[in-house]
Amino acid sequence: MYRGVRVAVVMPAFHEARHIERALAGVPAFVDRIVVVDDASRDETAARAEAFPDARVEVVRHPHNRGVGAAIATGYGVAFGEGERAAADVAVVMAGDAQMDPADLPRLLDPVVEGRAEYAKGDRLRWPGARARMPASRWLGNQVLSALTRWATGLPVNDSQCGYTALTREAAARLDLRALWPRYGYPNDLLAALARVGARVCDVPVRPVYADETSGVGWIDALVVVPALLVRASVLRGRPALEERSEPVAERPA
Ligand SMILES: Nc1nc2c(ncn2[C@@H]2O[C@H](COP(=O)(O)OP(=O)(O)O)[C@@H](O)[C@H]2O)c(=O)[nH]1
Ligand SMILES: [Mg+2]
Repeated sequence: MYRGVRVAVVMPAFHEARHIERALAGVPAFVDRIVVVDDASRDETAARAEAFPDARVEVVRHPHNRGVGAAIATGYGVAFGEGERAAADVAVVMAGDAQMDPADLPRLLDPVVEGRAEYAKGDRLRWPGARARMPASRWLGNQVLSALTRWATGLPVNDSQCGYTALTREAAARLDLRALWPRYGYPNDLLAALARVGARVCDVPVRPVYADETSGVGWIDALVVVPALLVRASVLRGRPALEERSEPVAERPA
C-alpha cells in the first residue's frame, strides 16, 4: 500500500531474460502486486519471472505475441480484476527492461493518490540534463511526437512516448482498453482515449534511463504508426466517449 492506496505494477516483457530480474528486484516494497505479462517470448523471460523469489509476482503469458499495448491492457485487466488477490486501486506500468527508475515511483503516485490526476505519466524531457542523457534521435523524435499528441488530444502533455505511468481503476473502467492500439503507439492512443472520457492527466518529471537494453521501436512506428494514430485521434476528438454515446436507459412508466 502507498498512502492507503493498493498499488499494482504491470510489467510488459518481451525477450527480456537479461533484464527482468533486475526490473523485478527494483519494485518498491510498498507495491502490492506485480503482474508480468510475457508476450510469447522465446527466451527465458517467463521462466525467470516465475522463478523470481517474490510472492507478489504473477506471470501472465500470451500464447502468441500481441504487442506491448495489448500486454499492458491484459495486465490492467488482471491488476484491476477481483480474483484471488484484491484488485488494485492504481496500476503503474514499469517496463521489463528496467528502464524505469523505482525512485521516481512515489512522485508518480502522489498526484493520483491526492486526487489531482487519474493518469500520471513520466516526463523525461523535463528531467535536468535530459538532452544529454537521451539518445539525440529519441530526444528529438519525442519532442515532435509530443507536440503532435498535444495537438491531437488537447492534453498539455510533454514526453508522450514515456511508458512510466500510473492509472486509477476508476479511469480504466471508463475506457475500452481492448480497443486500444496493441503495439508501439499505445501511449498516444491511451492519451487520446483518456482525453475523450475527460480524465485528468498530469506529467511528472522522471529520470531518463538508458543502459544496455535495445528498443524494439522502429522508424515505421515513429514516422507512420504514431502520426496515423494521432490523426485518427484528432478526428475522433470532441466525439463523446463510448459509454456516453449510448442512450440512457429509459425510465419505466409508473
Ligand atoms: N508483452 C510485450 N512487451 C513488449 C513487447 N514489445 C516490447 N515490450 C516490452 O515493453 C517495454 C518497452 O519496450 P522497448 O522496446 O524497450 O521500448 P522503448 O523502451 O520505449 O524504446 C519493454 O519492457 C519490452 O520488453 C511485446 O510485443 N509484448
Ligand atoms: Mg526499453
